[in-house]
Amino acid sequence: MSQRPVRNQRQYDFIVVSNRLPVDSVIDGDGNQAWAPSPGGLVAALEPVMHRHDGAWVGWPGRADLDLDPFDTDGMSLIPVPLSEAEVADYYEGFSNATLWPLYHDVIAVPEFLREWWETYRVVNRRFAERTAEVAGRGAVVWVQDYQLQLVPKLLRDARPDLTIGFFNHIPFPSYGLFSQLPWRTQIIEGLLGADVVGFQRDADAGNFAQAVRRLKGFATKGQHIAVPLTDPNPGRRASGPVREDGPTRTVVARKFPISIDAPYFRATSHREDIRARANEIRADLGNPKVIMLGVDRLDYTKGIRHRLLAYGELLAEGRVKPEEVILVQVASPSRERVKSYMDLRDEVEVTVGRINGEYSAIGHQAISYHHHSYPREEMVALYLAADVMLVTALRDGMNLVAKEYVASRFDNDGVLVLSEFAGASDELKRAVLVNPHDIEGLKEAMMSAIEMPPAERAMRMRSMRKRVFEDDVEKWSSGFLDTLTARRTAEPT
Ligand code: GDG
Repeated sequence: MSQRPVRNQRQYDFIVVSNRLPVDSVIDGDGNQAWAPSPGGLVAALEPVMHRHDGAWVGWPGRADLDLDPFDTDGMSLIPVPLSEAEVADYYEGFSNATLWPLYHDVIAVPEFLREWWETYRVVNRRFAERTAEVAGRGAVVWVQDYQLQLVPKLLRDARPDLTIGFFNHIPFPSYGLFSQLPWRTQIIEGLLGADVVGFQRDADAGNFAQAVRRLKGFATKGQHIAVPLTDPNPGRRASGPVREDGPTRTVVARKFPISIDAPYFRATSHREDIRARANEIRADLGNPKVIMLGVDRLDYTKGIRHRLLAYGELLAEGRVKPEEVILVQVASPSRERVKSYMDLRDEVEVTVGRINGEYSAIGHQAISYHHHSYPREEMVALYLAADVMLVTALRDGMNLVAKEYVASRFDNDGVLVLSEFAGASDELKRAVLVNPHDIEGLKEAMMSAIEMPPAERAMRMRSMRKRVFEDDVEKWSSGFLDTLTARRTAEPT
């Protein structure tokens, strides 16, 4: 690894490192290289942070075998990290999305443990760390994002002890009973402990991480603080018991920093005349039904789309909702389309949608309006405004930004949020209609109570949730994390 900044390379004091850059390289209709915003919650949350700091963003440009020079776009400096086709298959689709993703989401799908995927994960994490070390100025603050890059904090610390390193996990951190299945569990814990601050969405995630540290490395934890020996007596190995505490240690902070959204953007956009007109147009195009229910998810098995469809299908079958009165709009944005479990999910969801529509739609009245593509962000806001009921039925979700976006868009204090207890957002949005999506009867009751909720109760609940989302927006999330991180630097100068 590079031990020092590379000469003639522009240096930055603040760097975000994530698997994907905020823009994806795409080929446009004329065969030319172009850039499109890359999808998902991480980019949505970090873009406003980057615009406030004059920093750099290190990440993969979203297309294999593309070796690009650093470039600036939309006021951000982007530092591309290339991945070969084989690396995309093994590091990204394999270890990240078919090993870690299902394992960290309570094994909703069965994780696959392939040694060659792990080897590529190590190689790619090293490349990200090297590229970051090259562009980091002396004493820079580096903020590493998410489960694809868990080895980067330690690699960076070993190469550049002058850096202050933060890590934020956007997805849940599993209980020890599940995490301990991972053959490379000790290396992952060591990788994360290279950071000064390790952030999670919920208290439960931080607690699970601390437990894994105690069980695998034997390091002492006290509240949010972990005492990491400067010299690990068992490098690369599991400790046989608690490590003696008499040697020099550094403190790693592990705690929750619940992520949020750019709430002012959603307020401003939802107030716009053209967006409100568009919301009315959407209602009219759907045949002005009495109730519009909406789901917006990446097409991912963690999001509970199948459970939602099952519950809705049963309500139709039982005649408790009528297709002339109620419609479910489901936006399922394409995601990880080359991973087998995602292909299977798509087939299953689309067969179910087809069956429900076949049985219950009439000419002019669809039971489900299904969309397997992405929309511009403004269209999403219009959809939020048009929807009477928002369905977030994740089986496990780090946070779920869609829930918060819906609330932030409802300046009219109307609309009902049905929210899974297994989404991190349920810790904060307690006035949602909370559900256990595995309980199909309970989910049906929740949908009915949302459909039938009196206006005064809707307004009371929405007001309370809006207060919370506007108090704790993404600006508070990032400044909370970065303040904690810079306080570590002052506490422990290197
Ligand atoms: C991960 C964690 C955590 C979706 N479809 C379209 C679209 N989106 C946007 C939404 C929202 C984002 O994507 C999705 O964020 P979520 O939080 O719901 O889910 P993940 O992608 O799984 O995100 C999650 C998050 O990271 C942040 O830490 O909350 O738990 O899994 O912003 O609006 N945006 C546009 N068109 C679409 O069709 N423009």
